[in-house]
Amino acid sequence: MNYKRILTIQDISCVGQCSLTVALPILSACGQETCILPSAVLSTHTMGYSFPYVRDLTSDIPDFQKHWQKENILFDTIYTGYLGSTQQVAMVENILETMVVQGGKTVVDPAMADHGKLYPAFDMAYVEAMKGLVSKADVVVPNLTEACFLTGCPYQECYDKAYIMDVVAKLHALGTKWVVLTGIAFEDGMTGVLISGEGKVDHYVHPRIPQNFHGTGDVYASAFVGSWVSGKTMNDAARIAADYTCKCIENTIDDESHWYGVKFETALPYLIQRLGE
Ligand code: PXL
Repeated sequence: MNYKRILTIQDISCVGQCSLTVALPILSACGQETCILPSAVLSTHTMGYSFPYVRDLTSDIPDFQKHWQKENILFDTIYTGYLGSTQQVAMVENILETMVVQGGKTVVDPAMADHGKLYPAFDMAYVEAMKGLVSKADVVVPNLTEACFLTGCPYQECYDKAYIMDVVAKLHALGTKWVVLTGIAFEDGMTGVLISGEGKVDHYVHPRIPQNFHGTGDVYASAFVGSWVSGKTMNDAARIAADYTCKCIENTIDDESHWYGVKFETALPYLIQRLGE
């Protein structure tokens, strides 16, 4: 059995089914030890509610790290998501570079934008800092909006393969070995994930459920990391995470009152079953 120690660094949105409240249960369900470093604590996430109460933990991060160093604590995998501030990104970059075992894996979900726009808490200085973090990662898991902010490519809702491959090449040029680009398809009614690395490209295409839900990027990235760390290939992990995310959306779509996230808990048995195949 592959039993690894993962550190995931992202915020705690107390209400709203995203970031750590999603990553921790999904990674645990994948059978992996999951350590956390909260980047900030927010009363809710920042999409659809009024702006939340925020406790930014940037100034605490070096002391958490110092204690881990004193105890010789290292991690097999570090997976980062939504971070608390621009200044924090450099601190997280240092953790990524110094707190992973030799041969360990690092995954960055830039978690800063969607549908052509940055999330309310972020600006271009944050984007610049995020480029540095992505350059240190083995794998980056952006959506197209994030990929465009990271590469300077203009964001397009309608695109062709040449445009997408240009974005992917520019992401690799930042320094990351693997690109797992979500939300990509070249036909109407479909979506998918494009995986690029080691000179190969794989594209998993599946029907698009015509409704957007908040937090699905976090669900996807967490299921991807959990599956990959559990021993699935990069391509299989990307497919399992896509199918699991679709199940989460299917299990939520009929409930109009559940607009703030997906009922990812109800599909965990499906994820566990796929990991057992
Ligand atoms: O799902 C990404 C995310 C995570 N954390 C917080 C957010 C968002 C997206 O808006 O607001 C606080």
